[in-house]
Amino acid sequence: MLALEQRLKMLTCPEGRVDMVLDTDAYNEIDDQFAISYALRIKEKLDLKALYAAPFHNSRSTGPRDGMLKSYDEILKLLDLAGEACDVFKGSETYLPDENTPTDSPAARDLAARAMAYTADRPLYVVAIGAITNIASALLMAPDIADRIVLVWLGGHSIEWPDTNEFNMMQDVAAARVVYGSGAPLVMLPCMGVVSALTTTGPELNHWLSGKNPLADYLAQQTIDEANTYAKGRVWSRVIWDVAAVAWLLNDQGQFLSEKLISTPIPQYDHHYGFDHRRPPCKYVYHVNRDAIIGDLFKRVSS
Ligand SMILES: [Ca+2]
Repeated sequence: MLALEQRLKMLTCPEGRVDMVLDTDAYNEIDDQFAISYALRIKEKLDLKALYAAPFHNSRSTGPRDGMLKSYDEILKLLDLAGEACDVFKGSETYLPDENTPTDSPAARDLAARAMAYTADRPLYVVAIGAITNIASALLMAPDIADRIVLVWLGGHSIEWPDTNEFNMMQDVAAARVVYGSGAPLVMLPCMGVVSALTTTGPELNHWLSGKNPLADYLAQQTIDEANTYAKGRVWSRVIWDVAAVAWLLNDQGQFLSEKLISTPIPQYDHHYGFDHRRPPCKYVYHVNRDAIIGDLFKRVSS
């Protein structure tokens, strides 16, 4: 287990350029595409080593396997639109069967092996914006990576919210419990009540992104087309919360997010947090500066 001083250092926004991997259920809704595009366009700070496809099940997939495969294809599509190359790995086809059994996948194997080349002083940043199955599986396969990574996960709701019934967390509570209990330094980005402030609108997307380049055009059009199917002429705004997890790595001046230390909560199967103040501290983001994050995202993706 990491010493407290080392853990606190790892939970501070890093200086200089860092290596990261991004675990994403890219096809489940439009915000993942924004987050991937954002990460690809922060070259001075982020060396994106690999993209992992995460499982998901909602109206855009027939089950976790189909969701993961569609996410894999969507990641490749985005890389093509961005004119970028990166290692891409398929993830788990199922959720964890229990808290002791990893689900095997190329993504979990890659992380379990890749992270061993890092150290507590020079960790690998694991940014996750979907169900946390791939990461939990890697931690079960190779528990020693817990001291070599910093996990930035967008999942669950704020601790004031009445429940943790959030899409990323509710799909695989066992995986969330493995990750939260692994000892790996953890940055929590809660959905409702915190990153839910990261919304954008059609006029804004058209102004800042439409026609700027193929990637920016795709992001704007996908979002607007989707909104037009459900808003049907009514007022709408669209949350693109996943970009907050990438923004945490840019928050060296506190310009994007406000955060504090709390004892790492315990995700419960009844979709609530449990608390035990003997657990190690984690970073808890409690506010996002919406205009600063969306402004930086649009500037980078449109250039
Ligand atoms: Ca996502």
